[in-house]
Amino acid sequence: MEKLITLDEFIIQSQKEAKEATGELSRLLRDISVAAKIINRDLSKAGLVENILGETGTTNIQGEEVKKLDEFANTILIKYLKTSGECCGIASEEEDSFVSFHDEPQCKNAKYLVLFDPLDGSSNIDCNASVGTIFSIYKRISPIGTPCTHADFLQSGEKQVASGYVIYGSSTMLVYTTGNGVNGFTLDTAIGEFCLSHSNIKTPSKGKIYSVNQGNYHDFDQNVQDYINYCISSEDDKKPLSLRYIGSMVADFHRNLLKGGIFIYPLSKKTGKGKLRLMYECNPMAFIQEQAGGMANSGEIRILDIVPSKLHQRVPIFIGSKSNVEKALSY
Ligand code: AHM
Ligand code: MG
Repeated sequence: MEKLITLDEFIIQSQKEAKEATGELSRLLRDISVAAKIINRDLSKAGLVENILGETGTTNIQGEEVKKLDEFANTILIKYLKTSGECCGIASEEEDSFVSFHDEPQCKNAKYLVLFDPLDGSSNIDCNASVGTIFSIYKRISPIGTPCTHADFLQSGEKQVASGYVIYGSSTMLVYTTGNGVNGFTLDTAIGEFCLSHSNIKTPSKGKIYSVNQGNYHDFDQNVQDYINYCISSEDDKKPLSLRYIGSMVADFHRNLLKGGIFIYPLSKKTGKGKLRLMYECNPMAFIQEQAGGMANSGEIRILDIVPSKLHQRVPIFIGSKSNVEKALSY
């Protein structure tokens, strides 16, 4: 039997190979993975424990209903990032603004900040479909030792030092990049460790899947409608693509990353905006997608080149295999 490589071992090994590494980023990634294990533990018994499913009765800054498990995952991540001392502040889809950890003595000299969507696709929880956690790590630009600022959190995706996601699915996986390829780790629940299962993930250059909430078809611009019509057309002996849509970005993204294809969440004619958040969903996924050989674009600009104006900014996104995204952009 081959020896298992745990996430911790892999992180330490990668740290040794990176000349300037100090171990801080490694410890930060480790803290996130521990928080993910706790979230996983509670999600997996969500149907059994009373008073854990359903809504909290409040809405977040974006006007969306907050689920009890959204709040739980948010609290766990903040707790672990705060106590570790490697993070000077966080921004979360579930918080109104960023949270500085400057008052915590152990965080005073931290140079990293973490942005996250604690539980993405949470409308799927009550029916036991896959959900996920998405995270994005930046170096602060304000001086170390001072409270972090709004500008620290509004850096373009190009500046990410690491990003990743955890998918709580038929098995739980953590996938991440530090800009040196993408690796995936499956949680072995018997030993409580994430173990390397998908090394150096490369997405197919072309795939047969398209993922979109097609119920919104009439709310899309004509060019997006034309692209969807292309996806389903069988003209000139072309085979229609297969529509696969869970409604949980992490799960839709993960499947397409491994199998090839495209995920789109376009602009809505009603709101003039996309739905997905640049800082918590689009940037981290775009970093991973590009590192795996794919592409991510808003329809006008590479996602990672967008200069953010707001923490909770929403953008349209076309993300996936190179050939599929190029085809979509040609419309
Ligand atoms: P959430 O972060 O509040 O869970 O919302 C984001 C989710 C994504 O996971 C998913 O891709 C999208 O919303 C689905 O939206 P829709 O129901 O409009 O298709
Ligand atoms: Mg989300």
